[in-house]
Amino acid sequence: MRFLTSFPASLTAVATAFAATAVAAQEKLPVIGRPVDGALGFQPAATELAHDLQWLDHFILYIITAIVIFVTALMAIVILRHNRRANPTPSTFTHNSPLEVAWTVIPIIVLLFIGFFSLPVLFKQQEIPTADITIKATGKQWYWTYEYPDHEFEFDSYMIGSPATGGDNRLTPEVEAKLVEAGYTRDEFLLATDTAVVVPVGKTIVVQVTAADVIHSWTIPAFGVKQDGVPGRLAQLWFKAEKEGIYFGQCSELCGIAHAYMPITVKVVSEAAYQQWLEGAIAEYAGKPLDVKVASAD
Ligand SMILES: [Cu+2]
Repeated sequence: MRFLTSFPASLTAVATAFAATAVAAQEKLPVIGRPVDGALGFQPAATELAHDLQWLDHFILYIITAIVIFVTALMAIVILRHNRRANPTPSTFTHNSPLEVAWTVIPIIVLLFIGFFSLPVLFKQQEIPTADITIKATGKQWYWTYEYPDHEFEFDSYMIGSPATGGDNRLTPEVEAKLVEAGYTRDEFLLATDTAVVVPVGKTIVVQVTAADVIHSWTIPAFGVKQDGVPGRLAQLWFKAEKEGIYFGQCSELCGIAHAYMPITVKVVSEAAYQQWLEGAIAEYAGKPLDVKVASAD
């Protein structure tokens, strides 16, 4: 009973503190993971997984380049040395065993060599470590719901400018004002959401990905993670963010008419800022589970 009477006052206090920290956090958090107009290549890597897969991509690019140069050189030799003018009487053999063995064995060695480096990167992504924090992401037409099961709360995350936030998926002056108010810029339209996934820096985060209606896909390119959310199934991905900042992703499985309007925002913050956010989030979102607990404790 004591808890119930004091609850509204503490809720207001915490909610005010929450709003203040949210604004402060947005002011100092740099936007790191976002697509840039005209840019090529990857977004800056912010996890070990992303470093690994970007390294692997560059590594394979060297091998691909060497193979392209080799095949182009062979074709040039054939075109120049063995055309009808340079070589009027071509040889007529149809088999060359050493050559056939070579062009079978050498590609196998090349593929094994690539596999030797790529499989550990794949396994590192797929072997889910013990989580410091577990988050369940549920894709819905057309937004994401995030649950923090350790703390028994969940919230929805809508694109700023989507119908749920009073827009119609277009960048209007009102939407731009909302973006600025939430600490973003007009360039971050289609990326920024009204509520964000908040995680502490340097902690192992396991995200359970599923969907409620059709298949969606949860991704943060700068973290090197992407996972389909399939209704009725629970898949997992993990990451450990290295730098505080704001990271964006977008639903990556075509899921209906507003597929382009269900982005993902992750804020990586300090441990202290996370704890502060968590208190506010519990107060704001976890009202019902809290009531149930008080009732059962009595
Ligand atoms: Cu989708």
